[in-house]
Amino acid sequence: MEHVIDMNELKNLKIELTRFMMAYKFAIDEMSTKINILKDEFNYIHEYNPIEHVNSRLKSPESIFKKIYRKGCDFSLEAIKENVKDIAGIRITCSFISDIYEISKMIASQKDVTVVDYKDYIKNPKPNGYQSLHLILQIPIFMSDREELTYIEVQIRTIAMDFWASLEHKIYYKYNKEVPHHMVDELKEAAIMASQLDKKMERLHHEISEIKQASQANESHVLLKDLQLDKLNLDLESLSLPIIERFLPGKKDK
Ligand code: 0O2
Repeated sequence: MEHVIDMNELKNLKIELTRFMMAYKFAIDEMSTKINILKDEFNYIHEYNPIEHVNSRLKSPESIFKKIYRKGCDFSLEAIKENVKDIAGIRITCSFISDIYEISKMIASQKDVTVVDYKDYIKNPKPNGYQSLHLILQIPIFMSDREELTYIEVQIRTIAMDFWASLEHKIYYKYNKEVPHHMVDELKEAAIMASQLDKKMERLHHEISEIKQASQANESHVLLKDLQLDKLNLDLESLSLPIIERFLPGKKDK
C-alpha cells in the first residue's frame, strides 16, 4: 500500500524537531553567559585570565543518530534526550590544571545547575592518553509555554590537552579509526609529555604567585615602617583608629 504523507503531520514534526533542537541552542547561550560572568569575576579576583577560549557546538543530526544507533535505543525524541546528553556541548580551554577544577566547582555550585555526570579523564586518562574534565549538566530553559530541563556537556581542559585532543581527533578520522600502531604509541607518548608540561607550568605559576604575594606583603610592610608610628608617640587608645589596631595588633593593651 502506498504511504501517503500527511502534510499537517509533517509540518507538526518539523515544528517539534525545531523546538527540540532550539532548547539545546538556548542551553549553550545560557551556559556561555554563565561562563563569561565567571571569567570576568575570576579575572578581577585573581588578576589573570584563567580561560583561554570557549567553543560550543550543537551535535549534528547525523552524529546524534549514529550515537542512538550505537546505543541501540529507539528513535523517539524522549529516548534521544535521555541517551544523547551531549547534543549541546561547550569546551572551555584553561591555562592551568587548577583552573579547570576551580571553574568546574564554580559552575557546579550554581543553584540552577545540576551535575548529572562527572568524568575526570585528568586523574584517570583514557587508555589512548585522552585527558579532559567532562561534566554533564542539566539546566532549566524557560520557553514561552514551559520550562525545559536540558542536558549540556561541558568539557574543560588545558591548552596542551586541547592541542593533543585536536590532533588525535584528526588522526583518528584520517585513518578511519584504524590508526597505525606506531602512531598510537607516539600519541600516548605525546599525551604524557603534554601532562608533564601542564604540571611544570602549574608549578611555575604557583612560584610566580608566591613571589608576587611576598612582594605585595613586603611593600605594605615598608609603608607601615615608613610611618614610624612608635616614634610619633601617638595615643593609640584615644585615636582608636581601627586601621591602626589592625596593623599593630596588641598595641592598644600596652
Ligand atoms: P563530538 O565530535 O565531540 O561530538 P556517553 O556520552 O557517556 O554515552 P561517550 O560519548 O564515550 O559516552 O562519552 P565521553 O567518554 O565522555 O566522550 C564524549 C566526548 O569527549 C566525545 O564526543 C569527544 O568530544 C571527547 N572525547 C572522548 N574521548 C576522546 C578521545 O579519545 N579523543 C578525543 N579527541 N576526544 C575524545 P563525541 O561524541 O565522540 O564527538
